[in-house]
Amino acid sequence: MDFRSYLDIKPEVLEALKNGQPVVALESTILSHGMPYPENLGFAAQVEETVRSEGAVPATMALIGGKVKIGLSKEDLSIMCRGGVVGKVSRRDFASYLATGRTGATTVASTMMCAKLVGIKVFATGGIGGVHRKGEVTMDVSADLTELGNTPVCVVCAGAKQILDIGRTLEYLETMGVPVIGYKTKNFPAFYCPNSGYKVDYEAKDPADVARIIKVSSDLGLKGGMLVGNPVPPEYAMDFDYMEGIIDKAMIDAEAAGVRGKEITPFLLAKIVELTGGESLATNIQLALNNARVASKIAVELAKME
Ligand code: PSU
Ligand code: MN
Repeated sequence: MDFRSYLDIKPEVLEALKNGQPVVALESTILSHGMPYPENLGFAAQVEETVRSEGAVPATMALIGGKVKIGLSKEDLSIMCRGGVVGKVSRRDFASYLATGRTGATTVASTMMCAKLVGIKVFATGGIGGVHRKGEVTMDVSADLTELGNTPVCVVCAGAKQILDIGRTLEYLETMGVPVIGYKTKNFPAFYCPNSGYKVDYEAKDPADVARIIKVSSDLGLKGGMLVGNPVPPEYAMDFDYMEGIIDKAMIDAEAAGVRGKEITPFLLAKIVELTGGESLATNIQLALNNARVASKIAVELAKME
């Protein structure tokens, strides 16, 4: 069967793809497993609105009813935000969710897969998964990293959270051949905080700078993706040392609760919101909106070049 028979593309997105208009991919795990209800529903509408206001078309991804949904309706977004039966789909889960018709939210890895299926080259998220702390023992390395090494999509993020081993995450990306670009910065951001203490390989001065790199990579047919680190706006940034304390606590709780595998990231995200009294959620929302803004500007520049 042709792969296209598995796709359910929203008319607005299909039209934009046909006409070479800028489209930005968005993930749904950030909604279903990254933020509480109903704040996630407000965010889902806001992030799509942000993309539109920059002149691009949003395509939020999900697996629903045996179809790869490219662009979600209001009802679909509501299903993803209410959670409950919504699973978390990474690359390894992709085919079984489609085969069984289960409802699944897409992570960075699987959203990249969806984007590639329809030729979307720019994707905005909050933070990527990475090498977990003690990952050298547990081997907990997010499939987001291998996907970045294999799938030609540019992922705009606010870096990686301190729940991860950021140094090893960057080493792994280097091994996988993934360019790590700082958006108007030389520092790799740490999600809630603008600076992780690690440097990026290359600083992009503006959206066109990033678009040119995507174009060259695409013209050459290079197989991997790239990562753009876009720091949280200073007015929403949180203190690095304060967050370090919060994360230590959250990780002790995770260990005590025996949380493992794919449940760890959602558990820690929820715990951090609780321990910061909701402050981290406001920051999370703002940095993700900021990433959608920058990703849209990049997509607009890329569309002009193509
Ligand atoms: N990091 C965040 N927020 C998120 C995620 C990561 O700050 O919502 C989600 C993304 O969907 C990412 C996934 O792709 O968690 C990574 O999960 P894992 O660590 O299980 O690979
Ligand atoms: Mn993992």
